[in-house]
Amino acid sequence: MTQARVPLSQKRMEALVRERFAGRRLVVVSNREPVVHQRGANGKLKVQQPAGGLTTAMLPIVQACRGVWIAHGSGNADFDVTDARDGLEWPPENPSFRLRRVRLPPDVEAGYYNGLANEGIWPLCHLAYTAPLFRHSDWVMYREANRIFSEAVLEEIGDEPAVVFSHDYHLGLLQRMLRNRRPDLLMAQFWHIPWPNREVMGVMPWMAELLHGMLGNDLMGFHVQQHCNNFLDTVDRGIESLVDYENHRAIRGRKSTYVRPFPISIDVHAYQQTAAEKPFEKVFPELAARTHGQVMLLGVDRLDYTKGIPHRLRAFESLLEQYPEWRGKATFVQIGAPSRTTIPRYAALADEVQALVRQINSRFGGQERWTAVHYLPEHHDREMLAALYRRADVCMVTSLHDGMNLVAKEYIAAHAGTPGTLVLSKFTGAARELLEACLVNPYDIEATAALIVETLRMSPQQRADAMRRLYERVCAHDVYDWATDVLTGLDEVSRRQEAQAFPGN
Ligand code: ADQ
Repeated sequence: MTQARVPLSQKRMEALVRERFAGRRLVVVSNREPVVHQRGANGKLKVQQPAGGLTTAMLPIVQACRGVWIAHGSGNADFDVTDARDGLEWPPENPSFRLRRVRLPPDVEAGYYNGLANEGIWPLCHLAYTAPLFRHSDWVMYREANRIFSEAVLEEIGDEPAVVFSHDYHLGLLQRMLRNRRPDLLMAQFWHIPWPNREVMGVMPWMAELLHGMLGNDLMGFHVQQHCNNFLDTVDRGIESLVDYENHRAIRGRKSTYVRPFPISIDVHAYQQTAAEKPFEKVFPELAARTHGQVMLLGVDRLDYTKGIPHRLRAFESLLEQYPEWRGKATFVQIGAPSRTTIPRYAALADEVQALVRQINSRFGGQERWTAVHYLPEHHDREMLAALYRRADVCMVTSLHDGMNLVAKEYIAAHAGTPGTLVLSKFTGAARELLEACLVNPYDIEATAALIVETLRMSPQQRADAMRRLYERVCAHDVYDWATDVLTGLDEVSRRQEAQAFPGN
């Protein structure tokens, strides 16, 4: 096996942390933990790395900085392996960061995570036409969960100076709670999902409290400028504050919160290397035999209604219907990591996808050695995903609305400039950067089918050229560049805050 190479961007990020944040502890806070300990029915302990953009993005950073990651301990054996302060050093053979697990009582977890975060804020922020549910009892639990998280952060950092980098819509109140107790902390938060306009956000009954919580940060990051503008506008109209549009900041009391776009990315080298090392035929021998010689279209997602999975399956069905020459020649592989399975809307989606796959396969069945859709609704590790990405002729990302979408970037990284086509929803943050992708409106099923056929008819040279340009774009800004940008932003903001506190200096 090739020795893993440390990318230059990672070295730059580590140097920045050493130069600018020396003497401050780096604390990452998120709901989801990067590793989960589960004990199966046979009593055996298993370690899982959950799917999701946040883990993919933050793990290399917290490792590089030797920081502490504070997250909800959601595994059934999580607290079997922790120390007296509910933490552990990870990975055990060569520790590079501390994982502090937060205990949430079941009723708090249900109201905060399934309830307010995933049945309320998630659909609210995604314009995917699933109505948000707001229950007062969930809001009470959301506040309580944020309080429990804040206690864990304060305990971990003690009296030390620290940088707290928190994540996402689960933790909207944490920063104000920390700010009230430790005004000296340097705090940034990254909001991984879209922030729609103020009319949409105004539906949430506790929007003012949420905004007040988020303005405890020194820096608020979103993927794209439009989400920053929407956020500032929501603050401007939603709570008593001063919004300085020229400097992109909101001022509440004497505190400024700067708002900036930081388009997230992936560990490009890691994906590229894994894809190059593990050929598809070795990783998926059976699937490789069954799809040999066929054009492969691929979808990789958490099973979430915002990702437009039924839309893309219908587009493939329409393709087989309208362009019969592709029957027997094109096959669709859909990978779907089960997600939020106890929420009824997610269970309904899982059923809908299963039924659609069955419908398409029975409608276009009957051909020897060809299955129209291969559906693998399981978690897959990076080796497996990288091998699939490399094999796939077309990757379909058809989100109805998405902050960024990392799958699009992973596909490009794994292909490393070899021919391939990315079909990308214009409603993703990624569409603003990945200009050579084939942009689609996923709601327009027939047009999506026609566009896929058009891309399949492109020459290998055209497909390779487009892919090479996309690859250059993704390489030019990887996840370490993203982290460097956020940390540089935070450093600049801290200097501005100091200058404002001591204007005579
Ligand atoms: P997600 O919606 O979770 O998060 P997305 O960008 O779609 O993130 O990335 C999903 C991640 O999960 C990818 O890294 C992918 O490889 C992985 N994954 C998907 N299916 C999998 C499977 N079956 N097995 C294993 N892994 C799987 C949010 C926002 C996004 C934003 C990210 C990062 O909704 O818009 O891009 O955060 O900020």
